[in-house]
Amino acid sequence: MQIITMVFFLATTTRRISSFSIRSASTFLLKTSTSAISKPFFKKNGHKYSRTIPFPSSKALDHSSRIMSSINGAVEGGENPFKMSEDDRYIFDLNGYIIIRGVLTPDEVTAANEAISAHETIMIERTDGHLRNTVSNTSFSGTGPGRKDLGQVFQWGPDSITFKSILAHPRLVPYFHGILGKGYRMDHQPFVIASDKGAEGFKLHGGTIDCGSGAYNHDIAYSCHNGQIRSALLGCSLILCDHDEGSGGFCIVPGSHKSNFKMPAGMTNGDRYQEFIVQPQTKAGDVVLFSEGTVHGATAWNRDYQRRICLYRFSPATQVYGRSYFSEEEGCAWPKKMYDNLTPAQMAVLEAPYANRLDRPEIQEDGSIKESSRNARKTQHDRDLFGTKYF
Ligand SMILES: O=C(O)CCC(=O)C(=O)O
Repeated sequence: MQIITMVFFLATTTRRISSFSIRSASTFLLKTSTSAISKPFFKKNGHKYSRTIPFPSSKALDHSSRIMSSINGAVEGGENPFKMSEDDRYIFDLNGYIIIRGVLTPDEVTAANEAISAHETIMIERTDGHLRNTVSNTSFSGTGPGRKDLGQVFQWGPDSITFKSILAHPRLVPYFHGILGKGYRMDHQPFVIASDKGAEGFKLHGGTIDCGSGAYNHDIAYSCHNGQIRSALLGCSLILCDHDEGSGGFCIVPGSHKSNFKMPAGMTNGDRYQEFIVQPQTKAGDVVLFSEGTVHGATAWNRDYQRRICLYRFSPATQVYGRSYFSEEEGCAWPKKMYDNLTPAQMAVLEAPYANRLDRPEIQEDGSIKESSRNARKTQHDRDLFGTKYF
């Protein structure tokens, strides 16, 4: 069973690569040690987790990640396929966003859409004026319907598995590490955005320099120092339907993460300087990673099919914006159901904000988890001093 799961994983990771047959993948996997998956589940903090399915070896992924990166428009040149390539780093730093093509397979896209359809009766349309995301009669406001939001996507049991795969997806981990650093964490609860024909988009918002006020936004800021990119808050948009030219949907002002000035009047509504606002063309299964420090929003949706994306936000280990993690009802954690069916790597991404050196689990190149281990004497000192394991 585990072998079959791994073959499926490898086959889906390499779906666009005709030369890499599933047969050779299974031969490779049969030869691979399965010690890391000898027990399918384990328990921690009262929750049951599925054991990690280790990433294929770097050798096996090398071929696929090179081809995937060239599909993305950037050629993978690095030695290590788990590291964000220099080309991708350049593109992200230049524009403030990057598109990773074909992260989910068509079957996974179907599974995600079926899960959404099964819960669509509890979507909440933003009809109330206070919940509207655009100013009426502007370029982004559409013809009337509000945007529909669907929350709790990690609380649907088996229907959540595809959504949870994004947390530590082998195609995305190099980008998360490159943009957020090791020990990156999920900051907001993910939710689905659904827009019917004519639904309003979202006026431009965000920006390292806030596009509306011109103030410095340290809690979502983009920075790059000494060759190291950091985005305090990273948007991760899982695309679940095709967005073609002029369809509407997510839009962004490339380069605005490094802008120094407030946006000119009328631009946040999309009424002026439209030539600087880009609506990326994406296919179902792609992922758009964008710094919240890059000014972005959404144009009104104008296709006959429903627009669907799932929006996640991630942060570096020590950075925090949202506060649902600290929910008192849940005993200072995410809602309990979110922990179902998680691999250790996915679980690590749900950790609280704290520094890596305080025994934070970090995702390794093979998909396993390693905790940096704090000196036992120092831990004992903290206990003596504060009566708690950590300061
Ligand atoms: O609809 C989109 O893709 C953008 C949504 C967005 O930026 C938001 O909800 O903050």
